[in-house]
Amino acid sequence: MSAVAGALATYAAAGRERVNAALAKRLADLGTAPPRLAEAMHYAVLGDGKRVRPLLALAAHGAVGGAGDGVLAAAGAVELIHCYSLVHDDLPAMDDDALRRGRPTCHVAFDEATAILVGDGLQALAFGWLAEAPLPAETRARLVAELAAAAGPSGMVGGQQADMEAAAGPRDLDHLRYIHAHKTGALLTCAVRMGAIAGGAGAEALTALTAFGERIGLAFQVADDVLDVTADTGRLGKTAGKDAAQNKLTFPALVGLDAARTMAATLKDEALARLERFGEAAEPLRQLAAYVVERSR
Ligand code: GRG
Repeated sequence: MSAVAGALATYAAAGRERVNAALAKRLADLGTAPPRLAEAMHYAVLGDGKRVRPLLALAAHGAVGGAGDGVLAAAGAVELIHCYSLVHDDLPAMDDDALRRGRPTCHVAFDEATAILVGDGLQALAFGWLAEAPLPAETRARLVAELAAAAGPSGMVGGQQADMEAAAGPRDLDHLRYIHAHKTGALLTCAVRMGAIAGGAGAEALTALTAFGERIGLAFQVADDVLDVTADTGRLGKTAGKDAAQNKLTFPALVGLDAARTMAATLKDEALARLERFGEAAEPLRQLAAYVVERSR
């Protein structure tokens, strides 16, 4: 393993442990929730996720000199929204998938109605967590607004609708960029922004980190499209080759595999250029940017 890969592995392992502990704590007390719903919510969140979004939030927080545990609410909330989106995306009415994070999807392990309610419950839990975060009231309100915008109809949910309608829509790069920037990119950019806001970022720093997040968000999805073609189901922990089987609009389908790989690398370089002003403090963000495009699952 190279020195850079080793440093990222150490950073990511520590970050995942911190985030997983916070998620487990948040899910430990679901009040009067029926046991089956609570069990299914644990199942949906506490599996083998890469935790890319929380790691981006922690790294952005560090880049702007943030300290303390308030950021864990931002990191955890964005992961809860991501987990809800995966549960709903896997439903028969959407992507209809049976495998996620190396095990049966939530609706297969439990049932469809429970899986719908799991997503609904996780979404509510995410916003409740932000509202109670140990951060100034103004920061909490900003974080709630950020996540609502990124997850909502002008963000992830809108991107998902456009993705479902893509078979009947235009098959061109502009439309694909719209879908990916909203379905996947909005939440990744939001993770970066939330970490920075929790760390007290000023306007200029936030602008630079937003530009970083937008490029990394798109690069993540281009890499995901490539992996769907090149990786196998065992490694991915989800069904490989589905995009082609479902005639999905993807970067490899539109421009070919090599051009898609080049596009991801270019987006990464553009993203890295936005980090210059942060110096050494942005090293984890740089390493995460490389991981996003070079990952194998
Ligand atoms: C259902 C509202 C709603 C939205 C769904 C996230 C999403 C939008 C759809 C998932 C479909 C998909 C496979 C998108 C590709 C990019 C993506 C989000 C992959 C999964 O994220 P990872 O790789 O997963 O970060 P882990 O399991 O590591 O957290």
